Amino acid sequence: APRVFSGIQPTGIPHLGNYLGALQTWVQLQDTFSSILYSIVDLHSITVPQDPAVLRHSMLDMTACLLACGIDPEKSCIFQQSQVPEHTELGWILSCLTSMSRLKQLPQWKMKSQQNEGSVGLFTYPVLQAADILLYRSTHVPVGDDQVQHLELTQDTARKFNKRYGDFFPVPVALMGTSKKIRSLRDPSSKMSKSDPQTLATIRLTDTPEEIVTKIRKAVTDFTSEVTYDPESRPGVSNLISIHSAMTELGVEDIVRQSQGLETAQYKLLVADAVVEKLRPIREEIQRLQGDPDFLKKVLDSGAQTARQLASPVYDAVCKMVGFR
Ligand code: AQP
Repeated sequence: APRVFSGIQPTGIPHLGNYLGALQTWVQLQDTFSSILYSIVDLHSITVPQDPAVLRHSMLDMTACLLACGIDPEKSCIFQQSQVPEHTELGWILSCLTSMSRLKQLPQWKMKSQQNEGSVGLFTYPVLQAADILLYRSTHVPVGDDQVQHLELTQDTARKFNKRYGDFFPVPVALMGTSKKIRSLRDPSSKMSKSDPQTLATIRLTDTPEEIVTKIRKAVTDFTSEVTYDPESRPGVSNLISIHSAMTELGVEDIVRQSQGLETAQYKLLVADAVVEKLRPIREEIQRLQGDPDFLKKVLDSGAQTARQLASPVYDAVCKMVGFR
């Protein structure tokens, strides 16, 4: 039966990139699929150092954000990854099917291990990701461009398991979102990221209208004042146009046509307005939910219970196939 799985790390309040690249799609999938799991992947988050108190708090914040964006716990199972021990257990089994050389090729390892001293966890986290997906025998995985190679690893791992132990895991397919990668407002050559230390680089779902206006007004563009769309040579302005288009559902060409004669400085105010309006109800709902941590904990508890019920028979079957039972 079709089943969707995806995850997001509790590394802070999600930003516009997370929203447009992932969360918006997650919400839409609820109309099409009847079995969906969305995991807040705390095991993944500690592949780079996290402050325990902040991490604890981020779990509830992320839960509030998912609900406020429109993830409905009646339709989707929202749960904390570490509450289901089978993720790690299956991860071990799959790691024994994965070669070092395969993991070394993955771009995120190459990138993140330069920024931090690369831990073993950071190196093997794509295997844990494969376990996250396969543990529920998921068939569909919504991913952003940056995750395509990791999903390919999951597909290869599923095939490898099936070949060695017998046909068991569906080979999951990627559901690619339609929206572009959103770039940092300070450095359009890199993506917008939760853990970017520059506060002006990232628009978070909880930013106030004033913060949004300031960040977009100060967004790095270039020395041309016209509004044109050319992601290669004008990544800064083009990023703003992509954001504007996603916020208003106007096409890129319509936006460029309507903005003829505007200077980028004036255009930025239009973009800021569109972002403020789109995020306003989400921000208000996050604030309301943050005031009710007991409710958020209940959502997570019940999600974990559902996830465990689904995971347990799959992991049992795997143990039998591998020869542990
Ligand atoms: N800039 C982006 N544009 C479009 N999509 C994005 N995603 C992340 N950044 C952008 C998508 O968001 C989902 C969840 O991401 P994650 O929390 O698993 O971690 P990440 O991809 O590493 O995102 P961040 O924000 O950069 O987090 P940190 O700073 O903690 O590493 C994914 O589907 C991703 O494609």
